[in-house]
Amino acid sequence: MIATGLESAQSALAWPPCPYRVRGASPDELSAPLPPSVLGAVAYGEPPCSPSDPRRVHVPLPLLHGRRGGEIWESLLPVVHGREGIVGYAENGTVMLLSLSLPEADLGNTEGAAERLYRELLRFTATKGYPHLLRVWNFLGQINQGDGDDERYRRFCVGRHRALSAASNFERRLSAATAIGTAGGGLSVMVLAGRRPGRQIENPRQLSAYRYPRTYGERSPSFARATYVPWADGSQLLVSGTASIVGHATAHAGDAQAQLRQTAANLQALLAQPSLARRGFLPEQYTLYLRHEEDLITLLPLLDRMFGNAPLLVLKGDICRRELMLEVEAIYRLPAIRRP
Ligand code: 3EB
Repeated sequence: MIATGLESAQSALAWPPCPYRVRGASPDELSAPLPPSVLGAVAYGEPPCSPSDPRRVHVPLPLLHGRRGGEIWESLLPVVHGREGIVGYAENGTVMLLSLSLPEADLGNTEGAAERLYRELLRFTATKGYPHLLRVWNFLGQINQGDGDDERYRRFCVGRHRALSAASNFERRLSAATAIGTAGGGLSVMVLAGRRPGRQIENPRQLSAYRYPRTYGERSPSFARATYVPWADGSQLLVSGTASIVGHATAHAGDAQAQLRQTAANLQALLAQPSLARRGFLPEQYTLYLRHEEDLITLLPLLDRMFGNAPLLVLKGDICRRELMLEVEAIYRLPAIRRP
């Protein structure tokens, strides 16, 4: 057999096994010193009184339902971590988990702050050799404050777009994301970045967010509906915050139950598209962001039916359109390949 250049290029492009595991962690575990193998420790709710460590991420959203106080990202490869300026990071040779934060005092000009943060994100990840964003979580204080094009979320979208659109072909490089409002202030962004790119997935039932029409703001939201990551030991599908949006329009404004049904249908539509349907993705975990805590009681029976046994976390947070009561993000995985 003749070894072609293409074959060797393909083997050089093969993905390694997934080099991390994400698991729920108790508040006690989260406040203890972090072992060297940890890539990140995400704590929900009140700020934990724990020693400073660049791998810690505090997500100031109250936990409404679910077993955990937060999550530990455990690396299966040796970890290097550090802090540089507004960036805290940890890397293991395959992925980097990083967080960047700006305090409320720096958000007088939300759009400028978002641009600065995203420019720093791109510069930092490129410099460290992890230039491909796989998953982004944005937490913005008072996300719905301000009216029309002055709303904080829309200003954030303008600044994010300005930073990301500086790259050529930027829309093809957008990753899955979540953008949620917090009760406090500031902008905090957590990112999973890779040495190589994932594949962008869109939702056949929804217009790509980066093509939303002008009605939703001066610049469209820069994210993909999902990122597909073909790890050698089972692919992962990292699905963006998904809401009750059909095409580009909000469906069932203000009605949490109807929005949850529409959201579940949207997640189904994403998974049922021909490029993914036959692969048999199984849910690994769901996170529901809920605007009004009072809605949880009526949603719980629906959640049981829709999401079954997969771990579910419910966090209280604001959604980027005022008429949206909730948003659901998910991770799906292909079961590991069984060899004969
Ligand atoms: C939407 O589909 C709902 O601006 O990064 C979901 C996920 C939403 C991410 C973002 C916004 C973002 O438009 C909102």
